[in-house]
Amino acid sequence: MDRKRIIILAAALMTLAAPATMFAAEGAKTFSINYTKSKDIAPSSFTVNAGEKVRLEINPIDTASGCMSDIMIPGLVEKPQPLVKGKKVVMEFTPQKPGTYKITCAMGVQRGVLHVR
Ligand SMILES: [Cu+2]
Repeated sequence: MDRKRIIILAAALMTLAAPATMFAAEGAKTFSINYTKSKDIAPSSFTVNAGEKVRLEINPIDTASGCMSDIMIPGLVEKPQPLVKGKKVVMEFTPQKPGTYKITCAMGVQRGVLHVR
């Protein structure tokens, strides 16, 4: 394929993908997060309001291994989610109680923080 065809194809794919993404994120405060082995999750600090629907979309650029293989938010997202390269992780929740929630691995090692005010 030549360069021009690739650009046209990419534009067509983006047009198809956009409405689905917008629909899914509707009504939720959405954060897009990258995971890499070198930096873990970035960004890693978030502030939201109690009673507001939150959506964290994590894009694993690498596959996490060992202790940090999974991600969870004790008190909000209790089920550990595996970080596998190319497999987007979506966490949706509505925090009810203000406070500071740790974003952790499945064993509780902190990798980020979510402030609910
Ligand atoms: Cu761990």
